[in-house]
Amino acid sequence: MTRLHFASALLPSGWANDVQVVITAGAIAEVTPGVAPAAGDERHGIALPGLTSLHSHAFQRGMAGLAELRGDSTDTFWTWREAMYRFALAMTPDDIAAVATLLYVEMLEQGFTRVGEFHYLHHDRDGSPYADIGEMAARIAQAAEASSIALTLLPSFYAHGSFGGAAPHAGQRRFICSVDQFAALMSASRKAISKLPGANIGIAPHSLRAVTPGELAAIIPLADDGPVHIHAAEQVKEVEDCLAWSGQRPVQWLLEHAPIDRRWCLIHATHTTDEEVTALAKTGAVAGLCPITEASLGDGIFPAREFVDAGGAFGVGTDSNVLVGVADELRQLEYGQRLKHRERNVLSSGAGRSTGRTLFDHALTGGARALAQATIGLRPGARADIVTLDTAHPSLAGRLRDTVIDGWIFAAGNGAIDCVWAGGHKVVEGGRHRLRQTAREHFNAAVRRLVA
Ligand code: NGQ
Ligand code: ZN
Repeated sequence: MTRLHFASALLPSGWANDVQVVITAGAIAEVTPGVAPAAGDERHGIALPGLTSLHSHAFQRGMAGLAELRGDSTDTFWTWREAMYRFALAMTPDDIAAVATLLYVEMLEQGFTRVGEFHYLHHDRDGSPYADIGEMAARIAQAAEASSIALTLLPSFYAHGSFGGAAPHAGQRRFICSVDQFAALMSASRKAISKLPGANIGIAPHSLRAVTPGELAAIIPLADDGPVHIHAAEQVKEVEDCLAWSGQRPVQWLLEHAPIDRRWCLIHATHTTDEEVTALAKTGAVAGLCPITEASLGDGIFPAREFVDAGGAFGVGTDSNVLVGVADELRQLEYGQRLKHRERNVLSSGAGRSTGRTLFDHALTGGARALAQATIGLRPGARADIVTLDTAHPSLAGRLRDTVIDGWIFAAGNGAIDCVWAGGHKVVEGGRHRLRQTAREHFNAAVRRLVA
């Protein structure tokens, strides 16, 4: 049993002072506001629930910053993708474990306590399945276990190079499965996470570019009750190709042909019309926004204001993991909206309401829905995923309640997080994960080899 005491904490009912939290077996057992610290309580200042990175491709952390060199033609998402494929083709299972472990360590240090790993680098370098088809999934699980981040594994089904069942190209060979292989991969993935505390599983049809309607229908039952994630409408070219194939836009096609509901998460949904925004919001599906990656890749800006006004749920993901942080994603999301609308505090929930708090609440509840977590936040029964902020940080000086969150997101940079508990384990202290040093060494050795 661990007993923590916080001078202030963000509870499901709002901010409370003098909060005692009792943790047993990795979960929050009791939350008691308004009590003085007892002997033996570990005392901290400001506590928040950990957030979710609902969309990650862990291996891409290894190439962060390596695709910032202009090529011969105009650089786009599609030229970045070629560079990403080249990097993916070189990685071994040991590389994946090393890169994913450091990534998850960094996520925890920056306030993410659960990750949705949209995992599609399944096979060996020549495209043939490993002796255990779940080899790479097991390496992701190994990284989650080492770091203590909670894992929602989303094995991705990938079969085609473009709309209408086009053949995949050589650079995609490590991703490709038949429906039968994917069923085997799902069983192996379930096994890989079976002993991992806090883990669950869903499925991820990669995109309408990579999956035919028949395949989509065939794989959805493999999710059982788990979440279903799909990339949609990230790039204008993707929308045009979808229109040429079906006469419909990607989000429109999904709304009409797939059983979109609260179990679903549409990643990006960047290029979405007013009608699609309204209809998508009504389904209860989560928009999986990845603001830093969407900026990095030149995707465009999601109509977040309209989507939220229509009652839509969203969460955030670190996606390409070029930069990893709760505050960074939420700030980029709001700043994109400010640049688009030429206003301030666009995503605040109303007059006098904190923008940071609004963003935080959306990311907490939307992230939980997208990764099928029924009980979240600082309440009994939830996994003990807790983040404390450094009250001595200059950007938090004199701040109380919601202005603490605003100070963290908009002003503090990366030094604001003090401690993080993941599944009841205190893994980050003084801003450093206990595995930081070894995880960096393994990551650096792997990446030095990969870029040599
Ligand atoms: C991915 N990433 O699956 O890693 C994709 C690129 C694709 C983003 N969309 C590949 N950000 O969409 O075809
Ligand atoms: Zn993605």
